[in-house]
Parts: sequence; C-alpha cells; structure tokens
Amino acid sequence: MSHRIAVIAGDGIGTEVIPEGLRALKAVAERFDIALEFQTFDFGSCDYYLEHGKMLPDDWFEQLKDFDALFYGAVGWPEKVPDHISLWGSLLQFRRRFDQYINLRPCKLMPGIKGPLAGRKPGDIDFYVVRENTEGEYSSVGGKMFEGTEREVVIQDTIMTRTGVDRVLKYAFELAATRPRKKLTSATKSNGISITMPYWDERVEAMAAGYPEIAVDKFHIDILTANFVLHPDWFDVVVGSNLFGDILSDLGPACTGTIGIAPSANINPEGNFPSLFEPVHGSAPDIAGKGIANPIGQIWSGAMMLEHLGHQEAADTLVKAIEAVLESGDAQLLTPDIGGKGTTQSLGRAIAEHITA
Ligand code: GGG
Repeated sequence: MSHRIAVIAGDGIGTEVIPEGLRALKAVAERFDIALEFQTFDFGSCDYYLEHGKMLPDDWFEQLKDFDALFYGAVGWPEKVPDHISLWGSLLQFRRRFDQYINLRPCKLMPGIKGPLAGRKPGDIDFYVVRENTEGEYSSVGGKMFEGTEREVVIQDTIMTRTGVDRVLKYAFELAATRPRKKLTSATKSNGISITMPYWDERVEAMAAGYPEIAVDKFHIDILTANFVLHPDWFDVVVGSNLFGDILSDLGPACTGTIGIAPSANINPEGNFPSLFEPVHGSAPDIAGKGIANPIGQIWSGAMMLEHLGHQEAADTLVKAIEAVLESGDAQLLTPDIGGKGTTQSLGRAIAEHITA
C-alpha cells in the first residue's frame, strides 16, 4: 500500500529543511520497502500570498483532504505578510478544518547535545507536551470598537468547550498510561484566569478519576516554565491549553540545547482527516538562505509521521540515525546551533547515509 503525502515547505528555512526531511524519509522508505508518494504544493507561503492575495487557494481543503498525511515546513515572513495573517491563513486552517486537535511535541535530551543543562544525560529528560490545538486562546472570536480613536477597545475571547478540553485530556492521560513513569502534569493559571482555567482544572480532576494509576500534578504556568528550566527531569506528560502548550513546547527543547531539533505532530486521532507533521521551530527569516538551519526537527517530524502511518520500526530507525549522527559530535556535519561548522545539507545527508549504510 502506498501512502500519499502532501508536502508544503512554506516560508524561510521551511524550504531548506523540507528537502532534508524528504531525503531521510526516502532513505528509510527504501530500506523498509515502504511506498511513499510525495506531492508538493506551493501554497501556504508568504510568496504565494503576495502573488494571490491569500495564503491558500479556495479549494485547498478538497485538494488536501484525501492525503494520508501532510509534511509541513514553516510559515511566516513578517516583512512580507503580517504574522497573524500568514498563520491564520494557512497552518491554523489546517489544524482546525482537519480537526487536528492534538499537538504532540516530544522533548528529549539527545546524545551529543551540549545544552544549558550541565550534568544531565540522555534519558534524564524525556517527556511529551500535549498541546490543545483547535481552540483555547487561539480563537478568532472578538473584535475592535472605536478603532483609531482614544476610546479604542480590543477584545479576544478564550474558547474552552467540554468536548475540546476533555478530548485533549483523554489523549494525554492515555499517553501517560503507556509510559513507565505514569505521570501527568497539567499547565494552569487558575489563580489569575478565573473562569476558563478553573474549568480546565475541574475537567483534569474529573478525567483523573478514571485513571487512578496516573500520578497527576498541576502547576501555574509561571512556575511551570521555571521548573522546565530548573527541573526538566520532573516531567513525563505535560498537558496544556493551546497557548500554554505552544510556549512550553518551545521552552522544553530550548532547555535541551536547541529548538532546531524539536518535532511535532498535529494529530486527528480518529483518522477522519490527514494529520500534519512539522518542526516546532518557525521560518527563522534571520537565518533563511544561509544554509545553516538544523534539519533535525523536520527529519524527526518525518519519523513521527511514519509512526502515525503504522511504520514503527522505520520511525525508530530514523530516530536512531539522528542520535548516532549527533553522538558522533562531528563538527563538520553538525549545524552551528549545536556547535558545528556544517550545513543543513551536511547534517541531512549524514542522517540519510546512516540509514542506508
Ligand atoms: N513549523 C512551525 C511553524 O511554522 N510555526 C510558526 C508559528 O508561529 N506557529 C505557531 C503555532 O504553532 O501555533
């Protein structure tokens, strides 16, 4: 059976790391005899917006809905298009219309990475952030009144539905149940955000009653971010709202050395629509075109895609290849964010060659 994958590189370093993601995927697909069929789309980028006045064509949903997965780079180039227009016009449309309500973001200290966490070794930091991905603080409900006058008012609502909250909590509890530590941490701010966050806490408590084997704790987001830096080894599965999950899943990998290696999966668990796999990092216009972007976040996202498509052994092989190349510490191969002098291509090629060797 062949898997049909839609490829959208987007903006900035997305266009540089996607080819390395594809190189690694092709290598592992050949080794495990997996048929992957890639189709590339040029929409979802700021250049497409400049040409067409929109980020996506009107029929994007029809064009993409029957693919088995979307392999996605990055979006945003604020000098060309304001960030809220590019993000809402593309990535957030995919997440919502394809009901990708889980954003799963692993945070793992990899071998060879010399991060700010002196003394810690691979295995000490190994947790997941489960981010709610379709509602919460990322709502487009609100508006402006008296715009441009001294009486200007701006309002944006946070939306929490019982369905939306319960389904992400259920996913997080189920994930924690599969892991040896069986621990779940909830990100909240129910002392300051006095309606939605106490509701979130109530739903966590209600869900926890069905999982007595899981140890549950909760932290307000302010001290939780501090604990990510000070005690990243405390965490196993961390579940948060859309905004809190977004912040935590940048901070976690940054603590382990570089956000450049962090992958993510935007999952529609029911399989009604394609899921989307992308690095956590954005388009990084400041380094775009220099050939130094770390491709590991994209390649590891490819591993998450293979796992989602049912190819666990191939996914594990890809992650092991990443680990082996990182462990080699070969400065000629590694990108500058992890202490090397290499390029996006040298690192991508080394990983692909490790798979085929
Ligand atoms: N590859 C991820 C990406 O392009 N991120 C841009 C961004 O700003 N994302 C915000 C979000 O994940 O909600």
